[in-house]
Amino acid sequence: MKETDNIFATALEKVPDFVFNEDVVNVFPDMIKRSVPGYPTIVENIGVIAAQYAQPYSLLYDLGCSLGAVTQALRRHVKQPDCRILAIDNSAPMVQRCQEYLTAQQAMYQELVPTQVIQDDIVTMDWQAASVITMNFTLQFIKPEQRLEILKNIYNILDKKGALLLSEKVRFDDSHAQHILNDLHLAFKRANGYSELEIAQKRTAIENVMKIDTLAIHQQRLHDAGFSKVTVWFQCLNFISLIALP
Ligand code: GEK
Repeated sequence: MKETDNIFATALEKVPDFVFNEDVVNVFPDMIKRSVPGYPTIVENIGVIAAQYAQPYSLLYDLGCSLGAVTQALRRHVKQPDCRILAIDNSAPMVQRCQEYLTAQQAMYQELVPTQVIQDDIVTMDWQAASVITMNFTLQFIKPEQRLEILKNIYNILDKKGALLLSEKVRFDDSHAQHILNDLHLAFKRANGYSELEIAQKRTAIENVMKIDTLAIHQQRLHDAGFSKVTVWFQCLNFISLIALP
């Protein structure tokens, strides 16, 4: 059952660092839709874009899959023969619920791309050759000093005709842009029913675990990892989605 996110609705004496635990899993679909502007559009179109880059007989990774929203879009859109998907997340409750959702999807659709959900850490996991890799709001939860190494690993295993699809919340060096887009994001959250208390406590919970970069930093890091072309295909307020090509 999908529940409403009220995790930060009552005042906490001390706000702990945010973790992807059972409580978050229970409200996650509601939380991400009310917090990330453009999320449903991004998810659906990642499926469409991935279908353009997926190669026959290849692997697709969904890294930081959470409950498998992107995995489900990949499974429906990718039509190349003999593809398979590995959906990876390091949160045990996420992986368990993701598996349940994917089983339910299988009962509703035919000819979905076969998928395995695995609990693993993208910082330390073993990599296999792949044609599409999606990281939908996952890199931002990795320590900044570990991000380049992950992107290098991705570049090294990525098919030359494949793509990395990367979505992130970003900040802006330009103080006017930072101010206006951050304020508009807060307005988006208020419009979706979050109170000032919820917004403030969530910010405290997340500030140590989610360090966001500018678009320029992402572009430079992707180039440093080896990617030759980096294109923004979507932006809504301070949330962007990129296609990175080898
Ligand atoms: C979606 N992509 O619905 N290794 C593996 N997974 C990790 C790691 C790690 N080191 N660190 C964090 N995660 C999804 C949304 S949520 C984004 C992705 C958000 C996982 C973490 O457990 C969580 O499930 C996910 O990355 C980030 O399109 O909540 O804003």
